[in-house]
Amino acid sequence: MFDYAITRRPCAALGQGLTTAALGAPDHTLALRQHEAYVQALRACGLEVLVLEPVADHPDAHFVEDCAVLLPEVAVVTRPGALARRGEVASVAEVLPGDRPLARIEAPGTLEGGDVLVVGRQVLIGISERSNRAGAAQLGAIVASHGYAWTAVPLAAGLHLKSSVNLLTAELLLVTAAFAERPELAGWRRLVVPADEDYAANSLRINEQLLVPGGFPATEALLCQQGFATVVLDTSEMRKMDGGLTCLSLRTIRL
Ligand code: CIR
Repeated sequence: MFDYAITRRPCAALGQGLTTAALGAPDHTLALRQHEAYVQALRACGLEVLVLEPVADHPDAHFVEDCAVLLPEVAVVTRPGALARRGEVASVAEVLPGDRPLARIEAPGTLEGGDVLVVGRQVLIGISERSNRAGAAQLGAIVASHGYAWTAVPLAAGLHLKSSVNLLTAELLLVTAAFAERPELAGWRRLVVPADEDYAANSLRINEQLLVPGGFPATEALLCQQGFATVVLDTSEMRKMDGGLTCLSLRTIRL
């Protein structure tokens, strides 16, 4: 259960952020509208939402998830693998809940929150171009000291682990076909997103609701059929910059 989220509005220069998508330049006005709808959806799920102001010189800063990992027991400030994003971390660290200890990923470790999926008392940590083994081992040691098990999941493709793997329930993950048979995920049942809808694996469970990106009808139908209460949100402008539903917020429960 979550009761609090941290978000940040996209700045006018959002199109200067990092991306591998060839989907054209994002429209700032539309991005702001999509962000506002996202914040409202979180509020409708019962969360109090902190909305930070944009930072003009950090065009990816609205993807706040990458700057921290929040567990009830500890808040971990990350060290993004993307050099261009490292300057985002300080302003997120300042607003993390003060009700738990703070830890930090240190050099030579790199870690981005998009690579961290918490499922009950287990933490899956993607090893990606952004999060290295040293960063994963540091986070692993921190979470292990609070009683969590952790597993490294090397990625062959995709930006972050959560680009491809997300939580539906404590027993069920939503995954792309590439992750359907991964041994690291053998402890969970896996629901595979239909062909040509890989992006929709980046759906976000918030309490009783499941936020799903718009434009993926087969995934939406599958999730409805499985009994999930879906809320469809347009993320077209975020997708142009390799972002989506999970990366737009840091979610937690306050103590
Ligand atoms: C980046 O490449 O870092 C940003 N343009 C997108 C980050 C998306 N973050 C996420 O999925 N957690």
